[in-house]
Amino acid sequence: MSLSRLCRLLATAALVAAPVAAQPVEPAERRWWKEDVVYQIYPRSFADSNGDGVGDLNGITQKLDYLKGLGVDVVWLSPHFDSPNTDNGYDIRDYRKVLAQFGTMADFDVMLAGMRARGMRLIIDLVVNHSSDEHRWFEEAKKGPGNPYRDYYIWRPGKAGGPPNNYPSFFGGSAWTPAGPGGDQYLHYFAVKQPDLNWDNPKVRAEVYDLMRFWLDKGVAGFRMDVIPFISKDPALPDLTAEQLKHPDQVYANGPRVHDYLQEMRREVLSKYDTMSVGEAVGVTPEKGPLFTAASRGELDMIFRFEGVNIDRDGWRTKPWKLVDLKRFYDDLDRSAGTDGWNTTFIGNHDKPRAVSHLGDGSPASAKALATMMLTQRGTPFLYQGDELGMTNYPFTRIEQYDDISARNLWRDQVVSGKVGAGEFLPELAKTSRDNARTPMQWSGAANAGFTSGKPWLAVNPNYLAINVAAEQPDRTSVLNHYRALLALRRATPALHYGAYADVDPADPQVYAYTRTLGAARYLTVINFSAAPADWVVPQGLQMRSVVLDSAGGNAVPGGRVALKPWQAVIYKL
Ligand code: TEU
Repeated sequence: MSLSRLCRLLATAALVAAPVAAQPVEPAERRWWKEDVVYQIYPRSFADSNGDGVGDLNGITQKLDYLKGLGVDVVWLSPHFDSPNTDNGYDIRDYRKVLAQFGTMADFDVMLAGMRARGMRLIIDLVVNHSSDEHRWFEEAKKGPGNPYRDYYIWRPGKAGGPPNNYPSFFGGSAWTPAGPGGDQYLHYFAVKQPDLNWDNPKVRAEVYDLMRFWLDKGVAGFRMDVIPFISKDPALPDLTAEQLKHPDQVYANGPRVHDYLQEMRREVLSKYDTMSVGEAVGVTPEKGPLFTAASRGELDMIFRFEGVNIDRDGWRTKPWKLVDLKRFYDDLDRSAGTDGWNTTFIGNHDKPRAVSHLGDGSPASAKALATMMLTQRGTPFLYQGDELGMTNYPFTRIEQYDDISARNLWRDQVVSGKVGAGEFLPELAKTSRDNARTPMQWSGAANAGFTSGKPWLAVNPNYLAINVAAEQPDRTSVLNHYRALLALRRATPALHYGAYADVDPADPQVYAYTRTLGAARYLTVINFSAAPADWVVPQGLQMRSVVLDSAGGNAVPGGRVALKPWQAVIYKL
């Protein structure tokens, strides 16, 4: 038999044996940040070392062995810079200074050295679409036209006693506020105290590149970039149309020079260091994602796309969602990365309610199911603090219980204004509020969940007696130990990093099942996305060899069907 005929026969046999195999694709080029797992720390809520009720850097340093034990490779630290904390540090007053509540630069250096000594890397939050209005640049700029810092920000005269255009702010009201002599108004996509920087001014870009070098030279390994697609503005600042007003973020993310600036940032800064960069791609439509992440374009390494975590969201309200839509999102995400780009996978962050409460049903079993999904997708996982414990939403009932500027402004705009009744608003806010993710980390069953010896800045979730690190550590069946097992498996399994992704049953409304294939190594993840048992028919051609990880136990290598307990997740080797 000729060699080519043999090859054809083998190929046909492979097709018959595996009709649902992924198309053979070249695996992506190897990079450390494609193989690592990132853990996000919200420092205010992680660990308080000095009893003032606010988490701090020394608190993080004390917990590094915990992170190492979990299997974390990279820490993403939410803002640790000097700030008046209108938006919990996403309003920076001094980019080169540590927030006094969090500690000193010496504390930062000790924390970073501790991470590096354990083989972990640190990325920090780059918040440069806007600064605080208390930043020295803005203090100068608002003195009036002619000030050397005036053009660090975006100023326009008002129109007919109103704002220069109809841009809304994410935190309610107009995105324009007058300041200083002359009556001109400055642009702020977020709070009044978060003026947008003018990236068209080369001095601003030089300042940003300089502060990036400052932290990279200290040994930081990269950045998570806050609302980075918003940095370029259309200089004409035209009014949004009625259609655009439904999605202002898509206009804000589509400025004429955003890609020029990101390419410049790569040339000037990132390319000179061994970094990872991940952009918070608010407003970036699916088709535009690859423009930010295709390696050949020299912009960012990865972006966060939000359709997954927002699948049940309509502003501050919830809406029903379907598993098939979540599958479609992951499918689209995977396709858009191709071989030249790379994805992130995440189920929560400091802006979202707790994953287990809105994508799961609050149970530990559903926390494990979501973890299994996040950690077996093709993309770098970003795990949010406390999710590894199955931490849940807080039982909010009153507006006074919230700290977040977004919640307080929504209350003003929706309820105080008379648009919506408190009885309709509060139950929805309790499900969607960002404060759900910001309650203190639950370390133990001690007072305040072991987070602080003082009064915590935001209330501890009353379920801390059951859900905490100390209780879960010795429990082999805990959410924490499931995460630990998943991180170890991922680390040891190249197919889970680079293997091609294929959904093997996209239409099933209850079970999410997909393969990851790298050469001869093939894995199948099967997840029951519901609180009812599932009986899943294994598609033709998938031959399970062994169970690699089982969130609920008791699942032997099946024949033609898999019986799944509520929220059970199983990873098989094929
Ligand atoms: O978030 C950007 C953003 O638009 C959303 O996450 C938004 O805050 C949320 O959906 C509103 O409900 C980033 C930061 O992650 C966030 O914490 C900051 O408040 C915001 O930018 C401004 O810096």
